[in-house]
Amino acid sequence: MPTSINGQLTGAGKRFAIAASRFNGAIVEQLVAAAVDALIRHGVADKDITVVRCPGAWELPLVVQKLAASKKADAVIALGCVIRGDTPHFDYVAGECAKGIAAVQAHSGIPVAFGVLTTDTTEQAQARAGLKAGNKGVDAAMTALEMVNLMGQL
Ligand code: INI
Repeated sequence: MPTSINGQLTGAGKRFAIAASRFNGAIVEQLVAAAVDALIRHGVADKDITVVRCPGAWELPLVVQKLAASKKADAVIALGCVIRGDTPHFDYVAGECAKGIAAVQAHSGIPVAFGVLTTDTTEQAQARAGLKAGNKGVDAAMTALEMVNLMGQL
């Protein structure tokens, strides 16, 4: 039998930091609310969840980096929303945000869940923020829970 190691979805005693951007705030706040709700329903205490807000997705990597370096969180959840229709800079903002967050995870050793919506339209973003196609905030929270527990076993 192979040895199988899996992260459980339990959060009691674990600390989570959420970095959320204000740009497209109505959508991002739906991701934040859903992520917090998912964490609490999996045993995370209110006092162990910190939400930090920054201007836009471009700023998320720096905030995530600070949170990861603080050692005050077992995992960080990055939440934001970049909509192509809003800007010709879409590729720069979305690309650098994703690259920057990936770099923090790789270099800090702290799990960073990527819950940044990148869509062509506002409708697509709304659909992924609870309207029709699930909620990316929940997905990111579940990923963070699993990764925290997995890291504890490796
Ligand atoms: N920031 C976002 O989070 N989403 C966007 O869709 C967006 N658009 O469309 O431009 C956006 N731009 C702001 C950017 O993240 C920075 O806050 C800004 O450039 C200042 O550094």
